[in-house]
Amino acid sequence: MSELLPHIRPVTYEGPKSKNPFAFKHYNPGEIVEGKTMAAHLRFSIVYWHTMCGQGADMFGGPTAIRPWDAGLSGLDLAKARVPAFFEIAEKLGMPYYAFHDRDVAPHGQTLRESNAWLDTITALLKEQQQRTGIKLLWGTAQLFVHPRYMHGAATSCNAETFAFAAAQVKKALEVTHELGGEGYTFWGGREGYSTLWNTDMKRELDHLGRFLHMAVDYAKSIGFKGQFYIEPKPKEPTKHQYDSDAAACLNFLREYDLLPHFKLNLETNHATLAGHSMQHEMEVAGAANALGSMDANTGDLLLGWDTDQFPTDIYLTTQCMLSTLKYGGLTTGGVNFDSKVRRESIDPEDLFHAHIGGMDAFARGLKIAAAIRADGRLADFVKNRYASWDSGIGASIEAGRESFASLEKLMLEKGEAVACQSGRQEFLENLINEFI
Ligand code: XUL
Ligand code: CO
Repeated sequence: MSELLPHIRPVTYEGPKSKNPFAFKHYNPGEIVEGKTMAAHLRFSIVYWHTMCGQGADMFGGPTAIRPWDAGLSGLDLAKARVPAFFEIAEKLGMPYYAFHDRDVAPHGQTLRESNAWLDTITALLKEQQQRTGIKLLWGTAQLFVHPRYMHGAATSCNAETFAFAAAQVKKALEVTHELGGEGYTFWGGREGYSTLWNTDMKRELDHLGRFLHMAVDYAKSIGFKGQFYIEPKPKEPTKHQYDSDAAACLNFLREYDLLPHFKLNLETNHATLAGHSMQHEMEVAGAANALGSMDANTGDLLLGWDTDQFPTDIYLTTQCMLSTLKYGGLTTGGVNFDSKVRRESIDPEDLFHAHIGGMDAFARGLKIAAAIRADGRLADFVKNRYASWDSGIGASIEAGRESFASLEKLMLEKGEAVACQSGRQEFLENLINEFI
């Protein structure tokens, strides 16, 4: 295979003292942390959509970054040219995984039949590259938000034939994901929400979404696809309100429609920000429900109110992500998937490398810091001691279900007042965390 970027060599670990911008300073794939390699903890993944299809266009201006492998091509020819370029970048970055939407890798055809045929053509090329490089598919998904037929939503559309088309598209995307050995399948409901409640029957739309996801689960079973299903919460953009607005809303929906056994959450940092939460909050909500599945790693800009999908560089953020990940047993089917894009002004292929190297190093540091905080034990001890009143006496009795309002009233009438509360020591803990950053 002829190299498209021969001047960029495979990125390797050179350690924190290196000044080489094309080297990892912290991500050392084989290094053991808490008994596992960094590579196994982090399960990094690169996305097809931003890396290959993002050209810097925004609402105010067109593309700024025309890649050398894209020049002069369109349609299926363009789609074919992008596959080897993508795998060259992924391989040079040492990415073990990737993720894609059906319509990023292959174009929209005039008919479903044509779209499916084009997707088959590209799937064969993806498979060849997977076999050549050993890079695996983290998850696949269907793009159910760009085409005008999805203007009112896909599974939640008011138009039953749109629902049918979306079902056909997801059926095919599941087949392709299965064919490529995908370890998961994600639903991000881009337009599964509303623009105004004046025209919306919310209950009916939610029932349809529940039915749609059950059909997906049933179909996956029928073809032997055993990958993990994910829902990716996001509160808005492009809709004013998306039904899968945050981790808690997704869990409630999944429980209500008996889908929780089949789904975990794929949490995205910038989506948490848009929902008015921290990523740590979202990870704790999912983890507590045993539904922490995967991460779309990126970050927003706190001064901008939209989904900027920037590469993660904040060590506090990655430390928090990895603390929660380790706490809930680590990533098993999921990964740290860079759903991130370079800025419109970062127009060179080199920028794709700087961006991913920075994100991978930031997560590697987060992992090492989280492991050090856990090994130190003071944070965990503090939290444990904070709840010590629940470990014996009346606390243990309440937790065991042996008490009632009447018994607790009797106790407090006897005592007259509860024991004094202890300090939450927030500032002490913030300083403690800073010892490790
Ligand atoms: C959109 C987003 C999507 C999903 C996959 O904000 O994050 O790219 O990750 O559809
Ligand atoms: Co995402």
